[in-house]
Amino acid sequence: MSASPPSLDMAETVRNLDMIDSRLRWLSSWIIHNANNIRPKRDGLKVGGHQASCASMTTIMAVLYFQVLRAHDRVAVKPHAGPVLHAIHYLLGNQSLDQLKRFRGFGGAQSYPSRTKDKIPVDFSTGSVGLGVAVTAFASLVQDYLIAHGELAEKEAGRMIALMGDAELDEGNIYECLIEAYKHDIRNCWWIVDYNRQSLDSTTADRMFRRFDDIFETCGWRVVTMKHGKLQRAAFARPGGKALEDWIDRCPNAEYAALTYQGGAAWRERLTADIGDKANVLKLIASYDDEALAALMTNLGGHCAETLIEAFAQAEDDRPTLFIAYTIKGFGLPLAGHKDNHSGMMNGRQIEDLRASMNIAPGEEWHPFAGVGDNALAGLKSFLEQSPLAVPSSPHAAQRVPVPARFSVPDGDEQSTQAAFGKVLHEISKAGGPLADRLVTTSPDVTVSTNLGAFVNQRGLFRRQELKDVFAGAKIPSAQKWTAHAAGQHIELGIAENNLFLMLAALGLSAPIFGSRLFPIGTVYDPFISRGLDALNYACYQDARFLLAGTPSGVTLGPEGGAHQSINPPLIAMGQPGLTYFEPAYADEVALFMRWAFEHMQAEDGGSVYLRLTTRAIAQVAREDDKWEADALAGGYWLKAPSGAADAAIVFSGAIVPEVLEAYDQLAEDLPGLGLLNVTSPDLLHRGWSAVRAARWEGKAVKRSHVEMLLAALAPGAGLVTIIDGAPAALSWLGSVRGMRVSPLGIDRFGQTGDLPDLYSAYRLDAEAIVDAAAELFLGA
Ligand SMILES: Cc1ncc(C[n+]2csc(CCOP(=O)(O)OP(=O)(O)O)c2C)c(N)n1
Ligand SMILES: [Mg+2]
Repeated sequence: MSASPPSLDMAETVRNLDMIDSRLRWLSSWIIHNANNIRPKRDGLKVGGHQASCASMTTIMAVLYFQVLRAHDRVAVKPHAGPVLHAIHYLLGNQSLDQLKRFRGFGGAQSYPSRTKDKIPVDFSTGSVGLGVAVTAFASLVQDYLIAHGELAEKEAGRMIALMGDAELDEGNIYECLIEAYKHDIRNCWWIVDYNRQSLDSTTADRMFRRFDDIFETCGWRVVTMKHGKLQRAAFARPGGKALEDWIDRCPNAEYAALTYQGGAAWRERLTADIGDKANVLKLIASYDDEALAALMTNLGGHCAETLIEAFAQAEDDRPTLFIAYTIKGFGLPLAGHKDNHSGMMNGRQIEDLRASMNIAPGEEWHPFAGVGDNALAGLKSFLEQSPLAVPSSPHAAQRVPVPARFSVPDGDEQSTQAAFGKVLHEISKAGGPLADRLVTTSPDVTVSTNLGAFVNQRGLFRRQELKDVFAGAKIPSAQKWTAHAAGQHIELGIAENNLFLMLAALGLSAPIFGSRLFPIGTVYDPFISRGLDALNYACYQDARFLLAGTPSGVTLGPEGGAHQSINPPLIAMGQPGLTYFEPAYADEVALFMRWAFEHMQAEDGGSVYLRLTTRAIAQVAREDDKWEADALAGGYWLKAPSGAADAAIVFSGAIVPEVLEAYDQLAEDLPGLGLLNVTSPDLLHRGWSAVRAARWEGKAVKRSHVEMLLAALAPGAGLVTIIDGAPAALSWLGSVRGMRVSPLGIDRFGQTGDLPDLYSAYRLDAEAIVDAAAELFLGA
């Protein structure tokens, strides 16, 4: 579908696109110039922005947004081309002048497109290079999932498009994603490379020429290269043109960039020296004046609207396609081609020259259509109005999915939190209903070992094309039934934890992007969360909603040894905005937190949830009532309440509870009123505490935070022994809440293999360590 009215011929379309292209080039430059040189500065810091990176892709974005995009397409924009996206929406009337003037300022247009903070439609946030590219492949998988599950009509399928810098092709996450995408046979995904062959530091390696084609084609992608613009192709067809074409093809990236920067006379000198020995070549070169020669030599495919239109038209089917659009970084600006242009900026004189060259009158810099002649203006405006983007399409708001008031607690006197997690999920699945139908589990090759097996057996693996379970077919006994079909609800991933988080990001954006809510649940070995950390942060940054189970965790994973035992995830999780961390001790806590997670994942001001779990089965607690639940959901509850303004408490998180209870029994006699505090979420306690303090500073009337209320049960000078199978800093801060002394126990060096008695003794997680720490703290031993 084309945005232009049928009456427009190619020449007229290209004329309009060229006008938009130069409008975008100017506005993106000016937005950055204003932020750096005109807007008053208070802190002396450089504001920044990337004029050259924008200019590199204004033609690509003009063609894509005003000629190619359809209503259901979604785009991840190269982070440092953010100003171009803002300029596009400014032309369309969706972006305000105020936002543009405040680019990179507080409350203004963000430096890199942000789903949550920008006021224009942003489909995917970008910023950490590579991730915004790969997420589109996972989004196309989510789209297929929704189509297969009857949530989206095939005719509503859009293309998931990434506009990417060529240096993003260096990011490993691209290749992990390519492999996974191939396995899942993704469709409707386009990656458009702004192939300016410059990164931040330098020009990119010539040796990579053609390698990208090979890699992508191997993974089933169509590769469309737009190397030369129309001017160049016309020149190649003239006598001497073949020699010119060969010369361009052989020219190293760095030299091409340097000549671009130097301009027409330098091109002439160099071409004459290299290929001017042939009379027809000399004549060809001589037929261009310096300015025309520079224009010819920089007329690469990515700067030629007609070439781009033709190239995009080659990919009308749903096959994933890589477009390699050759470009010049800083095209049309005096920065063009300079190797230091990534953060380079035009100075006052240069921007003035650019303004004058674009026929923009002084004072008209912000005018959306400045420099467009009166004759062209009406045509351009009607061209813009035809764009499907002129009416921003937002999918219908996803419906709230009811969550049962309680999840039943798995039976068993002795249970592990990991097994309980698997059982609760299985129970939800067996019960059926809207929540169960919207669950999607995913795991990087640890489905079975993280207890998702029962759920997968029941709900099946997701595949667009049915895949029989060969083992079941051959009647080979196995606990796992791995039939894959279109109705399946588990997306199996290879071992690439980064992909897990990108998958969760895409699934977790299903409601805002596709208008259909999913409840993604990802499982990963707790230590390997670090493997996908930036993608986890990326998912949270754009407010994707998911439930993450990190399991097993800690040195409690004894025989697996130090490489599998996790130490720092509690601190990672406490420091991660958008992710609420719970570390349950008992199975009933698991059921409680999972229920809360499904509410939180769909709340307006909600977020994602991380459960840190373990395979250690422990004796379950007998509850007298359910009063503990509200406190547990707020981050902690007294498992044994202190009495008589006690001046001692043991504070713990997670499956370390048997050692804690043993120590409690030993200490209770000497420490009357000793309390036992189960911190179910160090994260919530800390957040609540600092939020209340911040509110006090702002003079707002506030209640005490949950942790202040809990600790108020102790005498003011009380001492705390804190213990967690993880970094002790996750709990040691509790002493600051009311000025209490703390003796923190936990893991602060690498673990090793061993059974629990040996490991807990060596790492001071046993009852003896707790008693020793208490004696030192309370009894002055
Ligand atoms: C993960 C990550 N590492 C580093 C950066 C800093 N950085 C921003 S852009 C860039 C180079 C981009 O080059 P390219 O993708 O070719 O874009 P161009 O500006 O040339 O269009 C770098 C290293 C970043 N944003 N993200
Ligand atoms: Mg580049």
